[in-house]
Amino acid sequence: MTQLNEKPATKPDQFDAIIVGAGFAGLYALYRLRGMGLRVRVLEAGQGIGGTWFWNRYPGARCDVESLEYSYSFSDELQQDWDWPERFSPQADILAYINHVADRFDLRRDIQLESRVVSATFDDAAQRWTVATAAGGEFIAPICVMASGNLSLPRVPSFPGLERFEGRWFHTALWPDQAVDFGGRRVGVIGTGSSGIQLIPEIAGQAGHLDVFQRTANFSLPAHNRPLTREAADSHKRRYTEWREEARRTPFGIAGHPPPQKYAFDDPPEERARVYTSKWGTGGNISFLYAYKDLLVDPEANETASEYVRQRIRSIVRDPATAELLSPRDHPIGTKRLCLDSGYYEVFNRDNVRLVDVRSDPIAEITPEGIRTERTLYPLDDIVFATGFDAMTGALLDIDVRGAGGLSLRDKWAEGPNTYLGLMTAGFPNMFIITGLGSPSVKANMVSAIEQHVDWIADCLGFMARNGLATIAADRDTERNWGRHVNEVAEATLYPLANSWYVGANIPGKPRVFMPYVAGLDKYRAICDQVAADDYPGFTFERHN
Ligand code: N01
Repeated sequence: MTQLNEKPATKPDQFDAIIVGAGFAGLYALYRLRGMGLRVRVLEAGQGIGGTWFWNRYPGARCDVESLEYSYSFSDELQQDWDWPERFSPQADILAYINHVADRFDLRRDIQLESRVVSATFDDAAQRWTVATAAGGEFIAPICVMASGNLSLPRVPSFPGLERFEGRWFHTALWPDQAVDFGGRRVGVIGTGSSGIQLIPEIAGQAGHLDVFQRTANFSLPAHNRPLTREAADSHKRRYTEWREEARRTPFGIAGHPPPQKYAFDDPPEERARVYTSKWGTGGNISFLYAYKDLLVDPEANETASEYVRQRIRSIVRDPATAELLSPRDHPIGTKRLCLDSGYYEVFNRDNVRLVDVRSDPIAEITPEGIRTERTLYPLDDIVFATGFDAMTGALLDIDVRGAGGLSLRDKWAEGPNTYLGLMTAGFPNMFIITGLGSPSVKANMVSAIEQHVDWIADCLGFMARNGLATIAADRDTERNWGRHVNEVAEATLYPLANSWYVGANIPGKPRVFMPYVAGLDKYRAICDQVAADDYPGFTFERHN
């Protein structure tokens, strides 16, 4: 199996479709489009395939969707043959699975690694895209599929002085492929999102001293990860088809969680506490948020769940002041990604771990010795940035994308991004986005969302081929209406109350738009299916020039 590495192209290579990114989305898009007889080239920036799971190899990195669900459903042989060792897979197991899929379906021959896409330009007359890489390669195809991911542009905040820091520094999403030894060192971790919360217990066990720089406390639940027994896996596999069918009918694309029937105040306080305790003991964020049907729409209902978790934090963390600092007060539970951890709050009982509140005493600069807040210098040997991503739009805007008439995507989205169905953005014919903003994407099982999008795109390309159509583009009015709908659905929930990356709040100056579609993958799938069944209203097709 060969992996094609970037070669300087003497003349542009021509294909039927270019796919940007070789993560879960890019690989499945390649599989489907190649299966339709298309000549496809996948361009991947990394030295290996896997996308998110290639880059985020920090200690403790683990999926928060159960392994048997967070996997492709398109091949029953694949899902029957593959064995997941753990309930929630660590990064290495998922990466091994992705590599297995690439080999099993002979995908590597169409994937070009170390090929970072820097521009994509549509030629109106020729009705095709020219996609260019940093190394100077040029690739031409009528179809361009952006499978570049929602959480793939890591962000290091612009603290002054980082270049003068005399120790080592890391970002969770750009982790070295060799194990990093923190033994005996003074380590600072900035950020307490999903990445930080997974990483911190791992580093605490190694470091001489660990300072955790927290700006905003986050809710986290115990994962209760465990080995997946052969018996449990076999029993799931015997009914895999039904599980997948059930998952397709759920808002999150995940089976095994019957929707709640009750409102939080249907139960008296002691019964509610019993329900939350049972969910806390089960593990899994969907299970917890499915305790009652109004947790994400009614602030008072939500407060009962939020306070339950705060009370758990107080019961775990011995120092009351630290427990209070770790207790989220600024957003309702579930309105930011609800983290899953393995021993996170417990870490703060260790003698070698200190919680630093950088909300009341912000980081002022990085000095050669460490991190200096406005009031204190924290001497450090290593700094780890667990500071997240320019989410959902970052990877797309990192590419200089030019659509019909030379329209720049950066210009179009300067006041805020918009798409129709999260699949296309008006003015960019034949450019499909997999799990783009305006689709359920990060609010669902990503693998389910990816399969649904790729299948829709493949069907759409089949429709175009059968009807002799050269291009498809989203209509501006339809796109505007879709954006309004996405926003209205979000406004009916508590999600907009959080300063989350869902609204771009983590990036200074980023237009504040609620990006995921939170009506649920099941409802969204029905909308997409109807659009296809009605021959794609809201899109305009053109014939070959
Ligand atoms: O990033 P984040 P992440 N000074 O943006 C802090 C997925 N994921 O990489 O909240 C000080 O959530 C920031 O503070 P604040 C998952 O969808 C999944 O952890 O902005 N602090 C925050 O604490 C997740 O949601 C898995 O005040 C600063 C942190 O950095 C998404 O990826 C695992 C700062 C960033 O948290 C992103 O998670 C990992 C500053 N200047 C990730 N700037 C699983 O499947 C930022 N921060 C389990």
